[in-house]
Amino acid sequence: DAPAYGTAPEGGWTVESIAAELLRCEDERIERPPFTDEWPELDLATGYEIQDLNLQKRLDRGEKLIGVKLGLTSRAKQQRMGVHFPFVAWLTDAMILPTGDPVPQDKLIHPRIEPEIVFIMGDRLEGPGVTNAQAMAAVESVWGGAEVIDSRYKDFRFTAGDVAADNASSGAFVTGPVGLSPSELDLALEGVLVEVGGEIVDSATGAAVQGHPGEALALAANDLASRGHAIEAGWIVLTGGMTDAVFAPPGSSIACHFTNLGSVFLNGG
Ligand code: 0L1
Ligand code: MG
Repeated sequence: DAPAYGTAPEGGWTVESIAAELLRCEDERIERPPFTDEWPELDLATGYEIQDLNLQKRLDRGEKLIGVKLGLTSRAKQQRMGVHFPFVAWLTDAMILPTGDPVPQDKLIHPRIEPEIVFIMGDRLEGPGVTNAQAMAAVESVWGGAEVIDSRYKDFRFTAGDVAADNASSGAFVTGPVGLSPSELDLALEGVLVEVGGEIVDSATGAAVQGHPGEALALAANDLASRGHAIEAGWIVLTGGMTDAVFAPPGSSIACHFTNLGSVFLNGG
């Protein structure tokens, strides 16, 4: 029998019990209904508390914090998920997918893939008040990438509080073959074609991400400042899905072709 999702403890859900349930669902590949079905008070701030508690648990079990990801920075993603503002979540080394490896089906529930512009930070970036120009000045290199998102919620159905708690549907991510200095390309114009099984199914440019991915980076720094954090030198920043995500079941083959940042190939194993 498949393991079952947990029910609310006596007295109702709490930050601690939701955090534990989400990490268990992730580790045991269990999908569940969103907590806000039962506990509508789970708002964005509470979701972030849960996210931070689970970051500490990830660190306690030996994972290393390597950066942040933004979620829902493009209209395509916001419309699909029904959450109409961006948010920030944590990346650990356990989420790195080495180039050429298949989608880790044995670790994920219902993986989907989305193309992203990825930054490696040269300098520390601390909000509040960070602008696009200041954010881009702190970037060492720009990469194409693909995020393999997964959600612990059945059918990816969630509200902002649910998805913030769930580390913004983190799963795994892979970076492409080409790293450029930010001065070498216009990120708003950088295009991506998403290919599934040999057919182009979607496309976007970097402008889809908050008008310019540097805006997303500034947003992350400013948002994290209100949570008591900065973006550290050396960190990786995923700026958010440029297009809607595509399903990646076993047997699938997906490629994200960037204009200047090369192609990222992924297969469903
Ligand atoms: O499940 C989701 O789509 C929420 C995470 C969004 C990830 C992104 O926009 O990059
Ligand atoms: Mg993403």
